[in-house]
Amino acid sequence: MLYPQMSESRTVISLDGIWNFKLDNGDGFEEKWPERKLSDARPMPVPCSYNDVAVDPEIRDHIGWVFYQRDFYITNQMLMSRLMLRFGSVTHTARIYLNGNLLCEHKGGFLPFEVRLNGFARAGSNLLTVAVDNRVDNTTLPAGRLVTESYPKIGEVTRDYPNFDFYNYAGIMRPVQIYATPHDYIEDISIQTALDGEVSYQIQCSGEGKMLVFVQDADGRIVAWGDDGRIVAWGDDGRLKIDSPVLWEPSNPYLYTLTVTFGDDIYRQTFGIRTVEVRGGRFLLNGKPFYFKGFGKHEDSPVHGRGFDSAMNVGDINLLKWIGANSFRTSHYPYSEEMMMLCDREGILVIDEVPAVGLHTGFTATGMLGGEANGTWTQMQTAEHHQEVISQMIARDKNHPCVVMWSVANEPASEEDGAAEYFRPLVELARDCDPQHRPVTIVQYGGATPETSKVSDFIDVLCLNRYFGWYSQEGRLDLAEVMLEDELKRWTEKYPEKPILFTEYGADTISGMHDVIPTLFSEEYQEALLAMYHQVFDRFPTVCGEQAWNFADFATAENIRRVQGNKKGIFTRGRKPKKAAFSLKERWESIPDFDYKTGK
Ligand code: BDP
Repeated sequence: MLYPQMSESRTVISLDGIWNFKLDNGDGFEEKWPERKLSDARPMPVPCSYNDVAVDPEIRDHIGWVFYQRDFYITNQMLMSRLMLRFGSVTHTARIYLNGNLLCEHKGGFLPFEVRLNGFARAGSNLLTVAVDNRVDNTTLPAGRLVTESYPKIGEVTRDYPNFDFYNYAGIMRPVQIYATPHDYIEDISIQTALDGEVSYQIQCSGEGKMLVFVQDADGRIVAWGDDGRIVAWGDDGRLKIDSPVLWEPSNPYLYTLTVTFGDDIYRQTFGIRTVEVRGGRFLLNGKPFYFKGFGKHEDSPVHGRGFDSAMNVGDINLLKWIGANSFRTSHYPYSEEMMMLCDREGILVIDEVPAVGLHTGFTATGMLGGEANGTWTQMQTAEHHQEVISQMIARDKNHPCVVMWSVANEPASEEDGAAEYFRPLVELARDCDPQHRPVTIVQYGGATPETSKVSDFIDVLCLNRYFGWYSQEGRLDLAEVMLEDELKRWTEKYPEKPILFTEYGADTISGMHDVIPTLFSEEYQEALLAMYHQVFDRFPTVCGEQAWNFADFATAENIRRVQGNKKGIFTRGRKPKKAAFSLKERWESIPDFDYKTGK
């Protein structure tokens, strides 16, 4: 799926700004709210989560539908083009209405979708209404539990328990755009590269036209030609060769641009020349053993919630560079396309994760769940939607050089009966969807050990989230160390050929809380715990990286394990460093991107 872009043939118009907003009173659809101006609406920024800007508990904790609305003008000339309306993401379910007519419904809160406006939009003023539902249950990703309970005096109360440890922010979270293309247009482009400069491309088009393809280097010089003006219908495949290619690497994220002209349409797709491969217990970038340094992150900030915020994104990338990190995981959902483009340009490697979190009926990290052990794969009704989000994420992100691995889930019940049957087809699907054949992983929690995990045989990298010294052996780093080392020994004995990446480890830490003896929640304990993990990682050659949990403190649902959110950040929610930030910086600045453990 192509990102909307201006070119000689394409126009993009932003619909971001202040929209009208109203909570559904339960009758919004029956009363046909999308047909007229919302009454008693309040202002709401787009893109943004609605929860925190409203300063109103009724809105922050609302369960169910809300309505957004705005009008916009269209000219007669615009109607002559192919006109599309595109949402970067709406969390979690959206119904889109134009002038009262339902245009489309979309499920899944973290991926883009678009709908054609021709035939629905009219010259002059148009009324756009977006209804948004934030409910999560055992059919959604992420998964949750909708529960109705009865209370004395109050009666029935419905609560929606997220089965995941981040606040269930909702709304129109990413940019909204209208874009226009010619009627015969370029629909999709896929690019694969090799280290000798060979570039393969597949172009999908609608209609018929003259096809011209060439590549420019970062200075705009044409360095290779592909198709040269033949008439083609519906698309074309080809190969071209760039002499003396400059490779894409973290220290030099060099980008080329493939320009495609098809009839009157022009689209420019950036790409990097790099390869990714797992071999002999190592993760290879451009054929060299790579060491991941970084974090699991969240799209999370005060006021915006999970809403797109380019200042926050650029600031976070700069903090990653300050601390010596070279990578992050998009825990626990695909991040904005704008963030992916930024990582391409800044040389940050990304593990791209679908929103498959909460696939564990016994999960208790929110302190409120419980449930049936061994019941996950009979209770969850997510398999079909899981396929959709995998194929949509890969379709969206396949050309990004920054993306080096796909994560198909975070902490599912991979030790329970049925896990292999559930995941094997999904891992295969991810492999089939990706023209670049990146490695595929499933991030596993502590309950899935080398002995119990039912999915480790068919994933490429063992990604482990471990909390020895926090959720177990709390306060006893000596015990935590032996447990961690022992488990790592068992993993490496069973899977000597699979690299191991630590995708989570950490401790809740209240910024400003200090102690001479490192006690739980103090900045000293966080620092000591990370240092202990690092010593153990360094004893194992197949540990190919460390991504601490979390980059910054973040909002969660209310529960007794969380004090105004999860405090495992190395930075506070406002991005101020805790003590551990400085020792991480010292360590990571001394670890090279390549060949850390090969002694070269
Ligand atoms: C893991 C989850 C992550 C949580 C973290 C924690 O993957 O989402 O925030 O633990 O408990 O279970 O801090």
